[in-house]
Amino acid sequence: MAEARGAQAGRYATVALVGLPNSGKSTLLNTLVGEKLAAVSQTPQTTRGRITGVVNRGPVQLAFLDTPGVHQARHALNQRMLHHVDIALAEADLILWVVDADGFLGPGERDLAKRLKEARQPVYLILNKLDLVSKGRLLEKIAAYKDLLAFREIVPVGAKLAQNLDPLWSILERDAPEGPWAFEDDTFTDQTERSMAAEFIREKILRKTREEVPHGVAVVIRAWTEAGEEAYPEDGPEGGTCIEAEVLVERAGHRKILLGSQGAMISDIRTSAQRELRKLLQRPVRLELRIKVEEDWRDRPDQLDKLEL
Ligand SMILES: Nc1nc2c(ncn2[C@@H]2O[C@H](COP(=O)(O)OP(=O)(O)OP(=O)(O)O)[C@@H](O)[C@H]2O)c(=O)[nH]1
Ligand SMILES: [Mg+2]
Repeated sequence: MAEARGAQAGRYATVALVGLPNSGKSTLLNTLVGEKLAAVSQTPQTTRGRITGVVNRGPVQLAFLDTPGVHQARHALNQRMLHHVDIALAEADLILWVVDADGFLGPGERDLAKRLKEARQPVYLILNKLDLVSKGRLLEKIAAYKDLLAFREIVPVGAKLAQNLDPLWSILERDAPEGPWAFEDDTFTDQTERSMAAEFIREKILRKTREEVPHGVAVVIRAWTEAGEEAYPEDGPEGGTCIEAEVLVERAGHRKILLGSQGAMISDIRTSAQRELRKLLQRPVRLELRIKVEEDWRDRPDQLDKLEL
């Protein structure tokens, strides 16, 4: 990695975003970075891997690590997801524990608190979804959480509407340790266009399907061609990108649900994913989706390896 601007006098922190599923970690990542990097949905366990988003603020570089929500591991896939949390916690200089301020303090939170108590790094309690709670309820929340562990700071934020982020920025800038930046000053993520494309397709599926279907879905990019390349389809959009993706499901029944009546569901997913990819890539995109049944892929290490999960 080349030495980045400000390396001498600069400060740098790896900041882990951890918490229970659905607390808004990925939304916060996207808002802090100002770019959509991570998939967001109402379905718990949306995020499966570690996603880095980099922000430079004056002399300070902050690399945020979004992680999968901490939950009970029922499949081999979930164990791998939780491994990403362990790595992020080990790598982090600062730890943001993101909590849904509208939720309740349950056993999942208590277990995570126990774990974070062991951490050598400072832990910050981020009470997210400010827009959903009254001031009184927020104070109750703070009172309920504050003795769980010795938080360095407690900051209420609204990730979705970018509320109250200034205090958070000030704290992070203040507490980032001195040291060289880890990323070039024009880098904002470690994700490739291909992996973001696969995530955004999966996000559309998560948003449109329910229960077991979304958890058993994986998206693989099978072909990606740019205008001008030999393999580019003749009827592909001018100056654009043609993407073929495979959607893996665990059961024939799930395939049926995903297809919808007369293919209406998959067609809807394809259209909205294509629109999102056009935004991401800033050029015309043609997306094709194929659904493939791969029985129990979530429990098969060979499949998980292939999917790079
Ligand atoms: N009202 C409100 N909703 C929010 C806020 N932040 C996130 N959400 C919503 O909460 C849901 C979960 O958000 P995500 O960012 O996917 O949560 P996550 O913690 O990354 O979830 P996992 O990846 O499953 O662990 C989505 O429906 C978001 O739109 C907020 O500040 N206010
Ligand atoms: Mg997430």
